[in-house]
Amino acid sequence: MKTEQPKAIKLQDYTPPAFLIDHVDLEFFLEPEGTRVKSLLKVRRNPDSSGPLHLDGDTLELLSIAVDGRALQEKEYLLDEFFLEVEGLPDKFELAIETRIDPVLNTRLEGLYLSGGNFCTQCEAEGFRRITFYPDRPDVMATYSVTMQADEAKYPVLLSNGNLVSQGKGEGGKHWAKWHDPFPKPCYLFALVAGDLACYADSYKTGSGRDVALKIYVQHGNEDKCAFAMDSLIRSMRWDEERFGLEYDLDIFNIVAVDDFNMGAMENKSLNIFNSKCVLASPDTATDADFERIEAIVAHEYFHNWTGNRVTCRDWFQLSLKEGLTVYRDQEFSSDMRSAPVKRIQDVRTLRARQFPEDAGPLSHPIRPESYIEINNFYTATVYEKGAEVIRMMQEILGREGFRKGIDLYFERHDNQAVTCEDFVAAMEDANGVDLEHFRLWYSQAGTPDVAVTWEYDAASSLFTFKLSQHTADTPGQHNKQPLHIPLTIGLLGQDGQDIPLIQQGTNSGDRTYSKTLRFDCEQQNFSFTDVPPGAVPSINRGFSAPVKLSAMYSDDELLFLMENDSDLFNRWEAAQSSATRLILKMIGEIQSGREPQYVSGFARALASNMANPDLDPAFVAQLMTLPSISYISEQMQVADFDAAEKARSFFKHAIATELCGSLKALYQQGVAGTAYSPDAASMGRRALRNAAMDYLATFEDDRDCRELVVRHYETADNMTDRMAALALLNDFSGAEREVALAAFEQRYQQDPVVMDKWFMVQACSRLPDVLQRIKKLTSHPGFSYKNPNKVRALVGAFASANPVRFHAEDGEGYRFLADNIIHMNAINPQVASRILAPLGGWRRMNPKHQKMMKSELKRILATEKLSGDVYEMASKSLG
Ligand code: 0A1
Ligand code: ZN
Repeated sequence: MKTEQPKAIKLQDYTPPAFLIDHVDLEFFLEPEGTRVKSLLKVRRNPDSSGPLHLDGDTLELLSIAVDGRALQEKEYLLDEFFLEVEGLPDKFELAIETRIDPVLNTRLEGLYLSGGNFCTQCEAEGFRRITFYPDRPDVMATYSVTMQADEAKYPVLLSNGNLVSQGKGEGGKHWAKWHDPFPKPCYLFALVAGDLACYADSYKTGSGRDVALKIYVQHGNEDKCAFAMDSLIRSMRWDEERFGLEYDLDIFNIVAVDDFNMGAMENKSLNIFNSKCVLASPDTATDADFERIEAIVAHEYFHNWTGNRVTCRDWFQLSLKEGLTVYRDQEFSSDMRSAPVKRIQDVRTLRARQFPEDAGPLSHPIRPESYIEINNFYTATVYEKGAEVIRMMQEILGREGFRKGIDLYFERHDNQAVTCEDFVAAMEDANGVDLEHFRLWYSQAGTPDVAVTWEYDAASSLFTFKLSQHTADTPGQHNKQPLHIPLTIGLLGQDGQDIPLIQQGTNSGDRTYSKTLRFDCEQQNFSFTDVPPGAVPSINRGFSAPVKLSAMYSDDELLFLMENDSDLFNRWEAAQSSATRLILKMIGEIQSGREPQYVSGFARALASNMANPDLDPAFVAQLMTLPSISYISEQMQVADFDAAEKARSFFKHAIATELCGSLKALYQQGVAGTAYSPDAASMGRRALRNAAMDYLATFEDDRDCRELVVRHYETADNMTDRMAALALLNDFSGAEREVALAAFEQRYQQDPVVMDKWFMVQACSRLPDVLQRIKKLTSHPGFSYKNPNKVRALVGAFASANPVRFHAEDGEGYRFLADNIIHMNAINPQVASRILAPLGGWRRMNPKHQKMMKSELKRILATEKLSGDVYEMASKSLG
């Protein structure tokens, strides 16, 4: 904790470390209060740098320090609150350091801490300095040997990175184990676990014949919830061999699930540590969305073994080097496992819900930031999700094969190195003989480009011309943005709804293509196509080839035409979203001016034609039926009005339900046919479609039959997907059904903390007016704890980020509640405190009254004593 204003760290100030470390030997004497850590480092001077030996340290008690066996006197080193420096050292030496730490006091969950009575670690980004004095930076890579000693009865399982070398019994009921990791790694990938855990085991044979033992460690009693994560791991291992030629490199791969964790999961070398909710799944406890998330995260962490671990980041400004690339890889994996268009739609929904607002607000930053106060604040949707979009654009430009060549060269050049985003782009260029100079701007320029498209048709020459222009608005600290190299994939649909072959003017390519990726890299640019019949309708940014905000001159009818005909399913969905957004915005205007909203029926008809199309994947149709969120709609307004947006959206949904009532009921009934639950894509799609139909039918809230339908759906559900779909609807009903269902849910799952998160979250998201009173009461529920990040996110975080109507309540109570909780959490866990703060930064888009209330809460947060760097950075930037 810092009291003075913390200082920013800048990319331009990067200097290589003065000393390198070849090997780390660690010894842990594990005790909840007072763990002793002995570290023996093989150190040598870095010929490319100079200066004293600088070791980071945080909340450590130094017990001793010795160079080549000689203990140093206090005057021989400089010990500050956050570092230890030694001067006048030989070029090569052994450094022995002993420290003492208190895992039981560690509520920040960084470094070594206790979760459910078990020891575990989290070192990314800068947690290792809370374990021992060390150059805590990713460009110092070393091999590790780790010995740990602990009480055998309490901690029968002892794990660290790499291979188990030896183990044995000690005195006084203690036992020990020694692990060795032969791959050099930065300290953020170090991990240790000691506890009483059950093990779910399987194995995998790699393409080249290596047998790998796979183990998932969980709390006793949870073994029956590991099968899906294990299956996901095995499929990831195979997929990475097939798609990228990347094989696993050790004989053992462990996953440990813990209940207390700041993020989703962590890719520590061969010892991944997961938030329980990202591992544990059974049909009765996890929704289809949970299964999909678990599959994606297991894959993500596994894929990091190459993109992140074997080749790591030189410094934390390069975070997107490993995260953007690994998100791209996990997206591709999920896309191959399930429906590609549906996956793309889900990813774009996430990007629009999380990254676009970030890039349009006070926290906007490039995927490679130039400065930070607290690196933990930069595990953002921009670094992750936009980072993945930038990688995807490169693969769009280079083609799949070209991209693969680039990846191969990247590993050939940089295995076992800590490198930069620039090294990645250079490998892509060199492997393909292309120039990506202009494209590189995506790494340094923040903000979402606005792309405007108009078109002209010349009947005499059958020439169709796209007229493109791009503009990126200023973001904090960045003005006068340059045009980007945007790969924009387009198509043309004939009046019969079929794709028209594309013949670009000025190119003499003979191949017939129906989709083409244009290189759009100037402020304004035209692209013409010949032999186009009259009445063609363009399909633009197919597959969301570039992460831009598109405005195109479509008429309402053209949007509906695309919604019914586009062969690019992403763009079919996109047309539905654009059409719905346009209609809802119009209704908002009517509501705001005190008029009755007007309903236009074309949208429902286009929806119905998709619902009746047997060739379409039910999962896709369910996506098409899901209207844009209130938050998304409000972002399209000059001044957000969540109440009006909510009213308009509900009105629209109700009107569609009224018009399509018959087909919705039929769709709902069709889905009833009861087969046993399976988390495969087809079964998920069927459930999604049936639940989407129910969602519309529930808008007849005053109709007894419909209320009963939802209640029955809840009561007869044989899986969590259906149960939660119904509970989410009952949760907004004002009658007794809601209380009955919530009580039954609590009764059934009170022993399962992962499931109880859903119970907290659903209540935090209720539309009912007394929601905040209920949330406040729930903070003293026995299942709630401020020390558990999942609980805080489920109740407080979800209220602020996913219940805009109530969060922005007229009396400002929502803002006050969030600020109170941030201040409270600042002292317990600053990472969690700062991650729930972002909604307060949205004040610029509110009316003056709300602006004032939001800003005054930000000021109150900033006036908190002992404010962490994490919260200081987020609050001060949000205030602007
Ligand atoms: N590297 C992990 C995410 C992660 C980052 C930071 C953490 O603690 C501050 C924990 C996990 C991933 O991308 O999965
Ligand atoms: Zn990651």
